[in-house]
Amino acid sequence: SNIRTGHSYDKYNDLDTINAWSANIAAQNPGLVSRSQFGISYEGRPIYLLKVGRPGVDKKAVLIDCGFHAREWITPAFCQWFVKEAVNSYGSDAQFTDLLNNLDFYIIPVLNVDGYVYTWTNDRMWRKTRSATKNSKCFGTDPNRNFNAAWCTGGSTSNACAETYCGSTPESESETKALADFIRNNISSIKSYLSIHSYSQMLPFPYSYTNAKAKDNAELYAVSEGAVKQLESLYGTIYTYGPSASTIYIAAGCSDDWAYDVGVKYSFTFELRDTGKYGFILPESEIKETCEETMLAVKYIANHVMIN
Ligand code: ING
Ligand code: ZN
Repeated sequence: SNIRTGHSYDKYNDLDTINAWSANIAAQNPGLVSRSQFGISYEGRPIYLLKVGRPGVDKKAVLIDCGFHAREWITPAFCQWFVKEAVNSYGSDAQFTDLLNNLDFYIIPVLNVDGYVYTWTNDRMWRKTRSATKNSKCFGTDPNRNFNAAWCTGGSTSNACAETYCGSTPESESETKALADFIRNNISSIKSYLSIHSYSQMLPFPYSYTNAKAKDNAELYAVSEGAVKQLESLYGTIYTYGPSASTIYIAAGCSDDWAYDVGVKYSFTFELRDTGKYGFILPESEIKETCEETMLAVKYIANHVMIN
């Protein structure tokens, strides 16, 4: 491409490079991609949203967020890859064209922008946001424990120094509040919410906060199974799937549970490569394969949303 910033789809890009990329890809693809500012972080950075799809009336939407946890660098790489594939496939790939004609994809390339910058400048292993906490010298809230779904119960803590700190209140973080507001404001169109994390190679779905099964458990299980079969077909990468509480661990305040409970039926969390050899520090040489296999799972889910 003709981007001047040193952007590359098979490298990890810093936030400035990702922001320049998103402005550019929207400018180059009017009628298919548009960019808006969807929120503002604790430290005052813009959080951008890309809307990808052909204009239409009463379209269903799929919301995908990346960069929820700062150190999970493969996830912003995936969101960039998804948008690239969309613009390259429209009009040439029948399946993706169909998806883009019938669905809107809302893509948040980096939600936790402050944390992401901090992993580039100070601490590669930072997970949380970067907000200050009253009466504590520790910074940051776990954004994936900060939603109003059995908030601050199991698998999270009110200890501000912990990695799974739930925050002072649900949606205490401007980043999580922006996401929750967006879902509330678009609840009639958003049928699917895909929150992209790493690592573990898993595709869990609600619930995390309880061992009780979601009312749509059977359908969500079937969709995750189909998506994982697609993903595994490309390079043989093995994924596990099932309800979060039994697949991963009990965790309250997660965004996928909250989205499900407010009515977003097809709510899934992806845990991308690997299973721990490199963990969060996945080599750049694995970006391409990881993104390509993940695309198959995401397109499978999107197709299910489109036809249901
Ligand atoms: N793991 C997720 C976390 O937030 C998770 C696991 C996913 C828990 C979905 C609950 C629901 O802890 C990572 N890697 O962030
Ligand atoms: Zn995560």
